[in-house]
Amino acid sequence: MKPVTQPLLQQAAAAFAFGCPTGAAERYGAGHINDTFAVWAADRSRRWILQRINTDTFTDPAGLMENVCGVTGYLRRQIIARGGDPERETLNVIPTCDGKPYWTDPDGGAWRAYVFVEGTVCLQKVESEQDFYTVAETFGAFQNQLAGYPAATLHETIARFHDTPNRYANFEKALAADVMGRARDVAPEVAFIRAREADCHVLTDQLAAGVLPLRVTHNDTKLNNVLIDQATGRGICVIDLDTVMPGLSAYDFGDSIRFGANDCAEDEPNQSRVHFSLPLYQVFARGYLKAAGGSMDEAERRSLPWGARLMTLECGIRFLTDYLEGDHYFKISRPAQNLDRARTQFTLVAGMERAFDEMTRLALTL
Ligand code: ADP
Ligand code: GN1
Ligand code: MG
Repeated sequence: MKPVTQPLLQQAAAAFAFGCPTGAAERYGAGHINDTFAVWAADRSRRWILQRINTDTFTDPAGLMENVCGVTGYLRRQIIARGGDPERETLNVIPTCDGKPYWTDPDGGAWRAYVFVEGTVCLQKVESEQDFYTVAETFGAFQNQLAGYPAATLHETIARFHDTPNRYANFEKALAADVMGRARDVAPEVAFIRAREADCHVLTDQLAAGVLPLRVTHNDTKLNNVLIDQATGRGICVIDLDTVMPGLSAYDFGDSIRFGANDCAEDEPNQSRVHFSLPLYQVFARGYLKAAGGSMDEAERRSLPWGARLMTLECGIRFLTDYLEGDHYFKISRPAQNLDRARTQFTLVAGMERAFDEMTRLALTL
């Protein structure tokens, strides 16, 4: 993808029906995939989110935006029915000046705009148990709200996104190709992954056998994909809907645990500082199960701690694969950042394996 220049940003801003002239635009947020900006009204009375979709990752922006418009419209109707605030409790897509859900720039880049949800915080790290609990409730409620969504109408925006065995196969290919000559530096990480090849199949096998139900899930449930209301401390808006697709509840539960049930950054370079936190796991499990546990049978509950292990292992595999391939997928701001990210994931996996019996007990009893 080409770098975003100020003239391109201004041209993109002018393409949307904001209803007034726009002024300054600046980079915003800490996502790994899209290019996100806040664009201000010329009089600085309000701002919007303007995003260039990463079309290397999301190759069908039309299908993706059909999903986003469908899901946000569906949520909007539910929010209005329960007397909530549809401008703050879901993303709202702002159409282009000619009424389209996204704008294509002269180089083929795809841009979209959202209402900026003001008065919220977006956490990069768990700061309190209360915050993690509210994030859990918010993702659990999100899954419930989409339970009746017509899943067959959703486009698969990234094929085989949480197909862990396929992620494993791609890792072996990257390792064999070793285009950057980095394989020799990662022998312990390679051994760690290979020792867990059989684990990669646990959830996909249960899905194939019909043991676990396919649901409409978010699939990227990091802490920073929930906006928390500054005034009330409640999670109000689930964002980053690019990967809403049919999936397992274990994916959503697991990815939140991966990112949130520890007190370190995802790219912490010092592994001795990284610890999986069983107390934070318990906090999250309580909030998630309160919101979404009502419809889960024993097999699905048992799948949740597996989701934590496998989403963490899978993410580590993806970070290491990207490191081996030359950091073309996850944005980096320093060398070896993807290697640090991978190592952090593996340290967390090892911690989860030690705590697994207790994690399962909690998932069955909370
Ligand atoms: P990525 O896919 O790159 O993670 P996101 O859609 O998650 O992109 O957006 C990146 C960041 O921008 C978020 O973590 C959040 O801080 C901010 N953000 C996105 N949408 C909104 C919104 N509607 N209102 C306020 N902040 C937002
Ligand atoms: C990416 O888009 P963002 O930053 O919320 C990635 C997730 C990873 C995550 C790791 C579309 O999430 O799958 O778990 O980074 N999203 C995509 O931090 O690949
Ligand atoms: Mg995000």
